[in-house]
Amino acid sequence: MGNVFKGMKPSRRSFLKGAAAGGGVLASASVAMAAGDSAITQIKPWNQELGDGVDVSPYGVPSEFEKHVRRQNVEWLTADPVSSINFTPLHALEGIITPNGLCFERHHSGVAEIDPAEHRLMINGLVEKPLVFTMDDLKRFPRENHVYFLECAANTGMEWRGAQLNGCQFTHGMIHNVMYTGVPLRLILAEAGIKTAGKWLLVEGADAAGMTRSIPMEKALDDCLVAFSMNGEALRPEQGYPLRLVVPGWEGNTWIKWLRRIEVGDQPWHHREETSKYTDLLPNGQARYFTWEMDAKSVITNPSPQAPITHGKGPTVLTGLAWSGRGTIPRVDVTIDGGVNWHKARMDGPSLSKSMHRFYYEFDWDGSPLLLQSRAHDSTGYVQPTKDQLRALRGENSIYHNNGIQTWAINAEGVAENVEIS
Ligand SMILES: Nc1nc2c(c(=O)[nH]1)N[C@H]1C(S)=C(S)[C@@H](COP(=O)(O)O)O[C@H]1N2
Ligand SMILES: [Mo]
Repeated sequence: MGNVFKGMKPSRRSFLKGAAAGGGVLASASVAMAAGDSAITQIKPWNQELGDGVDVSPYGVPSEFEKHVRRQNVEWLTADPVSSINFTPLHALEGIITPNGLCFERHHSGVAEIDPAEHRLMINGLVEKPLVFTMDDLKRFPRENHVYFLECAANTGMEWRGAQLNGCQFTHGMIHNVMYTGVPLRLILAEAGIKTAGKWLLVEGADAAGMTRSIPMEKALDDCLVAFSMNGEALRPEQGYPLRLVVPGWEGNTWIKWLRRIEVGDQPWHHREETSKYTDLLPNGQARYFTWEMDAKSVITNPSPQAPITHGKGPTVLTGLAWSGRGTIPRVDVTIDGGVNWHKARMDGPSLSKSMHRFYYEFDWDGSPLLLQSRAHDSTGYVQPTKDQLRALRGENSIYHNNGIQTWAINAEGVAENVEIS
């Protein structure tokens, strides 16, 4: 029966035989059967009554039994929800795509509610022809579909000095992974015609923050998108409706939402206060600027503090997510004993560049305490560091770019806790 977890499906007959033998996999299922599980023997309301017809919910929502799966704020983190952040419930998700309603939000001045008919994208500065596009104009350009993660540079930022927050939603949930539909930025820039001196873009949002960022021309011409859709439907207001910049692999703050203006210049807008906020302070007091690419990182999403082991010992599915701003994730290593033994995790689902990857490690839990860790390898050969390795490099004054290895301690009851081991 143990082979059930190595890809061989037992027949129903061998399943029952294995269960009856007692020591087998999924023994608890056989116990329930023997005792006459009321979920099987009783008639339920939904067996007897007609359900809602079509159209009761023209835009569908999840089952009411899934209400606990939601974005969450950490109230003490920021002074005001208008300039704040909430977190993606990574522990409650499967696969690699983040559902639109669960994508974490980060706003500096709240959500701009924009009428798309009134929205314009302007291109000015060092261009041959300054242009203003309506949404309809933009939809006449050839478009592309790509799955990319967006990670806030501050993700895991509270963990620099030690284990803080109890749940991967809070330690790692400033990330989402979405399929975008949009126009390659290079096509729009070509339409305006970049002057030879044009080396940088200032991109600006239409929210009250009027948030701006500098993007080097090389990146703009490479893989940036001006996106109007996420996971098949229009962007959500929280994610920049009707238009956002997609900057694959780069820290979230460059992905300007409610995108309204692109100014071509000959140098970065270094002096702007918003830009200087996103720097990494080093032990010597110097700062790292323009650390845009997100380093390879991974986290075990189950089991984890919000998703303890509740089924007792026996077959256990460990799963998690890994990503890199520089390519794909061909390999993730997993340990359940705090690094004494490492195992190659099983990668499953699409392996796309600058996208989340899903990994699994199935094991038989003997009921003793565990120390779970995962370690991502990206397609450039980079290996995710330990938190101590990161601290040796960057000190503890940083907030941004903490991609250190996360540890969850599991006790004999299956309860998980955020810890650090060295
Ligand atoms: N116009 C505008 N764009 C913005 C922001 C903002 O406040 N205003 N926040 C940035 C930051 S810091 C991040 S991490 C991402 C968050 O994107 P999300 O809300 O889709 O998760 O948007 C970026 N783009
Ligand atoms: Mo961010």
